[in-house]
Amino acid sequence: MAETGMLRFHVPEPEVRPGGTPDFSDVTIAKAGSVPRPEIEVDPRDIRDMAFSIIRVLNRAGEAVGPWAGLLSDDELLEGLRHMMTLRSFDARMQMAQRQGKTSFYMQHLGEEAVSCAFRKALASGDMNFPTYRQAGLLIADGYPMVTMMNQIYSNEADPLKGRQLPIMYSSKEHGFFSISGNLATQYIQAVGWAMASAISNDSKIAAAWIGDGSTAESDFHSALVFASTYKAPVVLNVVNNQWAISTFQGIARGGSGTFAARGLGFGIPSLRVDGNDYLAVHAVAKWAAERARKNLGPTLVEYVTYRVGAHSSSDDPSAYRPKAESDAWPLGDPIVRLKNHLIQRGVWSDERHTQAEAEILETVIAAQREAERHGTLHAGGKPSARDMFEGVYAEMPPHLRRQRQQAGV
Ligand SMILES: Cc1ncc(C[n+]2csc(CCOP(=O)(O)OP(=O)(O)O)c2C)c(N)n1
Ligand SMILES: [Mg+2]
Repeated sequence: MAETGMLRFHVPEPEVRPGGTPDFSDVTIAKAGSVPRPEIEVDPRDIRDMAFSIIRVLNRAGEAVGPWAGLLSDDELLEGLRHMMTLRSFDARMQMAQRQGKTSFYMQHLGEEAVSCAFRKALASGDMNFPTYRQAGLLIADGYPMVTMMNQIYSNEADPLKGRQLPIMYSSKEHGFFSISGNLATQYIQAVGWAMASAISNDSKIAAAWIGDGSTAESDFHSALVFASTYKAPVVLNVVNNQWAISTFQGIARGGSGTFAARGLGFGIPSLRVDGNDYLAVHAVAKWAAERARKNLGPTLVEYVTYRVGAHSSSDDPSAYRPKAESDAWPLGDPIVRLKNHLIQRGVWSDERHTQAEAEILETVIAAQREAERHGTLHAGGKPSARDMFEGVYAEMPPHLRRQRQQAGV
């Protein structure tokens, strides 16, 4: 019988805290290949259970199995591996550059490389991502120059955004990467609005919204789902569940809903969960969702189940709130190791070639870094002009800004 009397307030708590033994035994993981692949025209009511399972392609033996397998050629997979390795190498160098005082701030993707790298390959040119700060793989996998990213990280004279953005908040219309807003969840309403505009103007381009587990607690997330579902906007709604929102565990934003994907069910949106550390599964699900958007079947919500192995940012110390070895216990493994093992299993890759590729990629990253540093770093060398901060916001500069610019003498 239900207890009566004194009311109790509930605050979800993570299973383990620093000093404890990591335990993910309560994370239910579907067998690779076991989740069916419905037709894109499927009635959302018939696939509600997919919001509670996990689509996986790569099994423990490194084989690609089940109905979501077989979409990518060996060459495409080798390219995908290279993109993820490049992002990891880039991250390591830039994290180090931050520690050396060459930039003020950095955010890594460690453990989450498959999500953005594989997703980019499911989009077409002209489609628009509304990313957060943890999707630089969208740029790397689309061939955006690393040196341009570094110029921005260093806020140097060649910074394409001229020092007006946070170091890692890139922007490239040509590469379908909308300027990142630090205000989380705004990406969702912007993406849905952009997608609606694309449909209103009878264009063929789709949008992709990005959000983290923690940020789904923002009301913008929910408002965006209302518009996306009512107007069947051509948008893919991505939720990256990396288990943490800085020091807050995912159970706070998830509440009692069961999964983040399940949030979409109340809106009648087809909602899928996918193994975010499985390059093949991420790509296959992204492709399915993108196709639905392109065929006017409306939005799809995709939850990528992954783990943030690194710190939240260069300003964060995760040992204060989670066990040090927690990432080793994460049951879905490492995205690079898993794709590497798959390619070895297919006979198109080897440990030797992998080690050699690592060295080559590091050289390319270092060469880009040298080039960027010739244009300056945070406290050395060339800087954007103070005049630049007055430009590029208004089509016509308002009088008060013109006066300020004159006062600054730039
Ligand atoms: C609207 C808003 N509230 C708070 C913040 C501060 N903030 C920056 S990152 C972050 C955690 C976000 O976690 P999550 O959404 O899970 O994304 P992750 O960093 O794990 O990729 C918070 C609270 C912000 N940038 N914007
Ligand atoms: Mg998170």
